Amino acid sequence: QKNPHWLNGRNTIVHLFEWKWKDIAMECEQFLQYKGYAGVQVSPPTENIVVPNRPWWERYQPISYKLITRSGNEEDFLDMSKRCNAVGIRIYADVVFNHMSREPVIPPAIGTGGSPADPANKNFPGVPYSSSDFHPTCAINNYNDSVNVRNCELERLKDLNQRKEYVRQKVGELLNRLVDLGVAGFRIDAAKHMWPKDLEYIYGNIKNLNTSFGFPPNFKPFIYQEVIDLGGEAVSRDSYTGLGTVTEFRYSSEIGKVFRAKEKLANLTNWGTSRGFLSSENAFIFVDNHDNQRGHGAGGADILTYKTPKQYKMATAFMLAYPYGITRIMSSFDFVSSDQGPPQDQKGKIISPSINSDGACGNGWVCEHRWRQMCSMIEFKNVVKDTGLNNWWSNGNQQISFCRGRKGFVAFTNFGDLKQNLQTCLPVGAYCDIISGHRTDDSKSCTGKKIYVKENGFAFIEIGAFDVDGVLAIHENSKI
Ligand code: AAO
Repeated sequence: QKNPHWLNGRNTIVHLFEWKWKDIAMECEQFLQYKGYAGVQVSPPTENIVVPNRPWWERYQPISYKLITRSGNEEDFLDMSKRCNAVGIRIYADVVFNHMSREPVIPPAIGTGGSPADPANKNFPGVPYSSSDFHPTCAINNYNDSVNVRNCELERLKDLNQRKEYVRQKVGELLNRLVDLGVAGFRIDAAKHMWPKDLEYIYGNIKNLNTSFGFPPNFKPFIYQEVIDLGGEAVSRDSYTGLGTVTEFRYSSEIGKVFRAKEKLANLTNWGTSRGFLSSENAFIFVDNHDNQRGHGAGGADILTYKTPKQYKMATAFMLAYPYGITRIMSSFDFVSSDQGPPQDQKGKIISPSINSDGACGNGWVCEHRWRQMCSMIEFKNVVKDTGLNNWWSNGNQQISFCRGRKGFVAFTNFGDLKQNLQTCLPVGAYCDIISGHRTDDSKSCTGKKIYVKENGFAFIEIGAFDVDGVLAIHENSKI
């Protein structure tokens, strides 16, 4: 359950946060398949409570396990799954089964599929769940008490008791139905708030992946568990690594600090497990996620997002260039307030992203996954697959470079002009910098910087302190 089942030559999951299933299917076919992405994380597909003004977080308050949300219905989900898997893009469902909705501010509670519920009395007829399926009401108010964290309510969300056979059965039905619909795995929301042994039981009862979507027989679903653990609390990420991979929030927090220049890039020789992160095969990593890009969850003000594009691109490039972890890229809608939901029309329907002539998105969608620099580094990661990291260089401060085997080279400056003869480890020849531009289709010229690698592998590398991007990357497929 730690294998994301990425097809060969692909890497990285993109979180198409709040996208509709129809739009995701189009994005798989028209973009993701050509850019070397491996999969899409979709927003929770289960029916959620309708909250006035439609804040994004209404989707984390389940009303039933019917697959009806503002993203689409079960038929739309199946169509998306078929079309994305058909072009080699996996689907990972964000599943919320730690809890159900809290009592609405304005009763009655109604779901996105029209199901009624009475959360105040822990009654959810759409599943059905009744009060005996939940823990007694208490609030999570002490992260130093692992029983409080597991058996009480996160943000007053009604806390299901996964120890109960009936709850395990209903959750199992949901997960197996999603496997029938072709998912490759699951993001386990609020895993920290569930007992590992209950999760072990639930995961153990999930079917093998559905071979009619191109999975080999006997493949287990990929599991990545949301466990916020920056240290200092009773519940540790280590309690979950035996069950599947775990979100490494220390990565997100640290990489933000480093690329905000609160630490020297030269210190990045100390990264990965030597910096206290999970082992690479257990670490599900990202620069930002849907919570901490807007001040929810963990990481605070150091988290980098699309709102600081130069630093964000550098951090993403580093994450994708460095051989560590299972990587995910955030794809956001533009927001001002932290509760603001996705772009919607007067009837509360989500507005689809528009795709502009330059490939960027409109209609209020940011589409970080379409930025040239992100796509180039996805390609870089595919080209340097199975190589290690070698020939690390730094100026002892805010300028670094390193090679990936003899297949790729990347350099960063987070302060000052970088003007150095550096070892690129690549064969002699001319290469296009894939960050400032790209190689033309005829492979004869570069739209951005051109790098001349000498016989000895050295090249003159230049990144101006005020260049649009503080990173430069070349690889064997960017040779002209
Ligand atoms: C919303 C409203 C609430 C309302 C509730 C019910 O905001 O005011 O009471 O509805 O009506 C999302 C939103 C929530 C939203 C919820 C339900 O983020 O605001 O509540 O939907 O609509 C904890 C959990 C973690 C969770 C995170 C948000 O451990 O699992 O809170 N993330 C997931 C989803 C998230 C979703 C839910 C769970 C619920 O990704 O989108 O919530 O399904 C500490 C703990 C963390 C804890 C945070 C925040 O973190 O360690 O475990 O996360 O606090 O409570 C430093 C520390 C770090 C600390 C952090 C924040 O960084 O080092 O440890 O500060 O204090």
